[in-house]
Amino acid sequence: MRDDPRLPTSPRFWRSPLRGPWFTSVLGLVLLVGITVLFVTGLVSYAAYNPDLSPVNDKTPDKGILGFYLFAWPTDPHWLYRLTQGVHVTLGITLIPVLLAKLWSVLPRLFTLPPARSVTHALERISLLLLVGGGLFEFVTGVLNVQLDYLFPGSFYPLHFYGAWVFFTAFVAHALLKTPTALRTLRRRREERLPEERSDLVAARPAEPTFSRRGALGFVGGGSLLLFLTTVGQSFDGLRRTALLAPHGGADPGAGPSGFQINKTAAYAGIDAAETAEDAWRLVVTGRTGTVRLGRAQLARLPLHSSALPIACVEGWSTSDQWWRGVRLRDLAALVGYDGEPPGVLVESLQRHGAFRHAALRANQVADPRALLALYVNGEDLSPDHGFPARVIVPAAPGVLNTKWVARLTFGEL
Ligand SMILES: Nc1nc2c(c(=O)[nH]1)N[C@H]1C(S)=C(S)[C@@H](COP(=O)(O)O)O[C@H]1N2
Ligand SMILES: [Mo]
Repeated sequence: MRDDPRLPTSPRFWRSPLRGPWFTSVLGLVLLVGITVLFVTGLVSYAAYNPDLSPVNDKTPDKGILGFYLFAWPTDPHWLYRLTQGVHVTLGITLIPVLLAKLWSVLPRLFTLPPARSVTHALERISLLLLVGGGLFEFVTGVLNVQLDYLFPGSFYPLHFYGAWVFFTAFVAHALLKTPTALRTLRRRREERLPEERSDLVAARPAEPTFSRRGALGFVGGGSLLLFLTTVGQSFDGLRRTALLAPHGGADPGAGPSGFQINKTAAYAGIDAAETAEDAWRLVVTGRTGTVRLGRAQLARLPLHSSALPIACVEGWSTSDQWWRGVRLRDLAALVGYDGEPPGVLVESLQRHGAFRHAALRANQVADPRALLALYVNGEDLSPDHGFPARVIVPAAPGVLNTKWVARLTFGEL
């Protein structure tokens, strides 16, 4: 059965003349760099949520020691999350053709018999299962979350986070084993122009080539380029229309001062115009010295400040800097007894359901003079969809921490 060329377990079944160590090595080295960047930007994205600050931010409460690296997310530079998450999502999408081509290039090995020649061989194949399974899982969950958000209600973060650790562990083992070979393959080819090393990747009974290996690589690169060009616009205002693969649907923000991307609309969040009306809405601020209630007109009479800050969503899209105007979070903290260094704050929305109706901010985020409870954007009242009567906006933070339709701020130990 091993040698029956009609079965994939036979080396003679695989006939593409494109397979070979050079093709696999080039793709492997691209992934070595790319996946490392994805892993780092992914861990950083999780840290940006301040998960160790409060259970309301923590999307993977059972992370245990996997959260060892968490750190206090800074507020500088103000476009930090815009960059890290834009890179994470755009690069992840761009690498899909490379990942698929790499898997295709080593596909015959999936079928080799006997399944294990030795204990080491068995271990190696199990690690490959984690590598391939983990890799596909990460790319699929990532794309699904961006494209069809809330397909996994609430569970995307733990799935993608734990999956990343499984995948990356197998990836590191694989990279340690294979990178030297890959580099050697490329060096041999460049310096000595030797024919390819003998390798089980090369077809034993190759079919007539219709395509060179270089051509195949160009084809993969072209696919990546196409995905890149139809995604990257999600991070740049002028290019947004080119972002054919970025998340769509939802409300059309239209033109004018509020004409920038909307994540969840007021209607979606169940915000009723009656509860945001001037005579109905009160901001409730609680702290060391008690509670104060402020209507929107009272807030507007407090010292107002402007900050130019973007919205940068976990889905990878972001806006350019918008001009927000409102009351500094640290001034609100001062109203309830924190005159010096302000503490963190729990922000709660009028919204009654959904994971994003509340968020906790760190002391450094509250203290930053650019962090506002915004009442206006780009010179006008906030639109209902951007969070009227008031929303939080914090430099460098993921969009999810910029709570809309704020009802309550509770300063203190979280
Ligand atoms: N109350 C509430 N605030 C929220 C959200 C939400 O669903 N509910 N979504 C958050 C997310 S995920 C993002 S990216 C930003 C988007 O803000 P925008 O719609 O004004 O662009 O709002 C954040 N604030
Ligand atoms: Mo978001």
